[in-house]
Amino acid sequence: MKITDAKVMVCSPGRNFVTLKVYTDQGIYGLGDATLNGRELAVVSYLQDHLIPCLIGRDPFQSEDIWQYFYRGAYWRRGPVTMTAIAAIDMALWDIKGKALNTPVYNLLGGKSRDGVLVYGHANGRDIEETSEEVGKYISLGYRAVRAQTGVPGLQSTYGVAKDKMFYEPAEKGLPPENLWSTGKYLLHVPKLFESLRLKFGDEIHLLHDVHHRLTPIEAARLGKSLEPYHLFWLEDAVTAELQEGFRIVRQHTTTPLALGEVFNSIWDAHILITEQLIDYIRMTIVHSGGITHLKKVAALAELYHVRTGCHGATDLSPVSMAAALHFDIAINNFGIQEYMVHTRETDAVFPHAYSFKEGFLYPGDVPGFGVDYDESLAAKFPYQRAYLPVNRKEDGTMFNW
Ligand code: GCO
Ligand code: MG
Repeated sequence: MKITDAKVMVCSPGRNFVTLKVYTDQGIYGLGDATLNGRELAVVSYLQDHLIPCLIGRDPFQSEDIWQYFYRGAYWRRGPVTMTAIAAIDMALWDIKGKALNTPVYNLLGGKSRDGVLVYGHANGRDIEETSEEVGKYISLGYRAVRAQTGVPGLQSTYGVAKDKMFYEPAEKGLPPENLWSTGKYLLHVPKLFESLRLKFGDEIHLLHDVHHRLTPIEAARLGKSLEPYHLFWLEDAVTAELQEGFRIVRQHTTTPLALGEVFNSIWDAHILITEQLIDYIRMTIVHSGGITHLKKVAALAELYHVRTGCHGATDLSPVSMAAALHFDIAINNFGIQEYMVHTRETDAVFPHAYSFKEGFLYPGDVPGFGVDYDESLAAKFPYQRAYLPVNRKEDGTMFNW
């Protein structure tokens, strides 16, 4: 089999998505997600101008060699743009292989290791009461795990508090909006949220929380300790992720499980965290970490060190990514949990898919490949619109982490 052509398509059914379609001489095509939130067109150019010309004529079954060609063969390795572009190609190749062999991709990865994929949803509100109501809604929808975020008194807007509830979408059209941050106010408030959630909903529901890179290691240690009585499933992105060694400090002080890595793009971002057992869940995901070919190696390393997976699954990852993650999640042994934020109806219509939600679990479906398609004529009705994630400043105006 030979690759005859590849095309990059951009659409915006509520938010921007970049999709790669790879064609073969046997009439089979494969899809890959290439969406990098707020930097979409950089990946479009990387694929169109640099990778696709080298892809034409290759055998799509040689996904390992093609991966190494684009990673090892390039002088410039790693980085989110490079690894998202490589991931899109890799996904499309696995999709083609599944279709050509008439089997779901999970069968090429070792087959099903479990019946369904445990997922968590996002509950958020302006205050504890509103967040608590949202958690209740997720529980009544059948979710067994819920991430809870709340507004902080004294801060007008903060991370994780959505306007649209079920369709939480942080990227906005126009130039980046600015949020305000106070570590002091945040650290006082968050334990109150989880105390109230445990009182209301009991011990069984899994609760998660995302700090979004806002703390120093010692501040994260304090937060982790203060949350111990509420036994979180995980505390996510407590500290910016560039300094892996910083997590030694957090780890020495708290037994709250730690999750990290949605912004990582290669195993070299996580090797210290994994081999020193400084985290419990690795959040790397197929679209931003070099595809299935790379993520299966990350998961294999993590398995040796008791680290489980918890793939990023926000709305800026298209249904192609979500499907690829589900085929991966259901096959590997050290799966932990999958993030699941529902897409808008328009997005689901552009990307018809075989996966489905039932009672807290997602099921990838049994369609050959990943079981996702792309409705090109519908997509054309939603042209690209420049959008950015917000930026974040401290109360005195100092630029801070988003
Ligand atoms: C998460 C993430 C998202 C990100 C978004 C940025 O845990 O789902 O932190 O909320 O902000 O994916 O692209
Ligand atoms: Mg996150």
